[in-house]
Amino acid sequence: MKVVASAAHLRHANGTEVAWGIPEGHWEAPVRAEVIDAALRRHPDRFTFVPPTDHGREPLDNVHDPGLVDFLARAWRDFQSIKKQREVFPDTFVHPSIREGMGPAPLPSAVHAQLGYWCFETMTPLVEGTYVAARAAVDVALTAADLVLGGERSAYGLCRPPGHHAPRSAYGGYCYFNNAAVSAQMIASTTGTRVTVLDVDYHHGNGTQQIFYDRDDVQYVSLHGDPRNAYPYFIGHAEETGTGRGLGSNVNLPLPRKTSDEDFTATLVRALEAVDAFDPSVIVVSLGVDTHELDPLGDFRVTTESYETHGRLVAALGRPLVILQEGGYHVPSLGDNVCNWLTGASA
Ligand code: SP5
Ligand code: ZN
Repeated sequence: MKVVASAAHLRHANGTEVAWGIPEGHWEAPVRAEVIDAALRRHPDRFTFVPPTDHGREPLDNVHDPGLVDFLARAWRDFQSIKKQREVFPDTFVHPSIREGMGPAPLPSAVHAQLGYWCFETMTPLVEGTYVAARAAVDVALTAADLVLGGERSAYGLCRPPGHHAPRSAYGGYCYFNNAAVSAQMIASTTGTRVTVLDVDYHHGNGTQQIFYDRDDVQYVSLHGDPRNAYPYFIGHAEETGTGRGLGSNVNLPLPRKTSDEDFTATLVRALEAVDAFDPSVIVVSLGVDTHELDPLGDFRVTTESYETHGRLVAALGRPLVILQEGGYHVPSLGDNVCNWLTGASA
């Protein structure tokens, strides 16, 4: 399998996230991509590394509000003229209730005020190199998609930062640009065929769901921790099935705490039935391994061994796979978990 990876992820040298009001070391750390890279390089018989190619801004603007892209391109630098700070966070968010009955808020002009317009939570800092790294992650995803459109059965994009929490007009959840959505949109628009995004990260991919919610040509299918207790809390319920033409092409399969290997695999089989019925030409997999039993952010009990089964089951649909990295935070098992999934998908 071809693996697309870029050292540019190191530019996203984030150090801090604010969870429950407390600054702590960031879980979505550079070491994550380094251990995945190292694990795959141990199997040169299975994996061939290729660099990403520059795809420019257009594919990004086809999915995201150009205002978000412009903001992320300059926000960190602009903020430095207010206060020199290595990491930049919002303090005030555009919560819909503060203007209830008054229409949407206008965009403020000051960068410190704009932060809470474009960002939806406190765990996703901007550092000097965040934009460069996030753009490179999009290029990694698009290059993996190019490989599959060029005839590869599957390709893996080692995206960092991840993407599935970013909706059209906001960033958050460690995500700045939605790598999977940009990739799926590019495939759908260049081929004129149906595409599925299958999201197996522990967290619901709220961004991807939002971007394609009214679309009948891009299906979103997700297994995730039930939003009644799991981040992102306000979206990801089974009742959310799409809107308008998109009705029926959004499939959420929320799962309880302590979900076992057996229950996860059985639910994956159900998800794959929905994918097969949609009949996509390509499946974009949002591959998060924060479902692992030792993951510090998840509460499922999926084992390292079972990821190979997951990969095999998804590949057994016989459709081309663009596999893109999302979450997974247990560094000691992360490399093996991803390697096993990809190995299963190659079998
Ligand atoms: C791509 C991805 O996997 N993003 C995950 C974002 C989830 N952020 C974690 C939220 C959970 C906060 N829990 C508070 C823990 C306090 N130590
Ligand atoms: Zn996750």
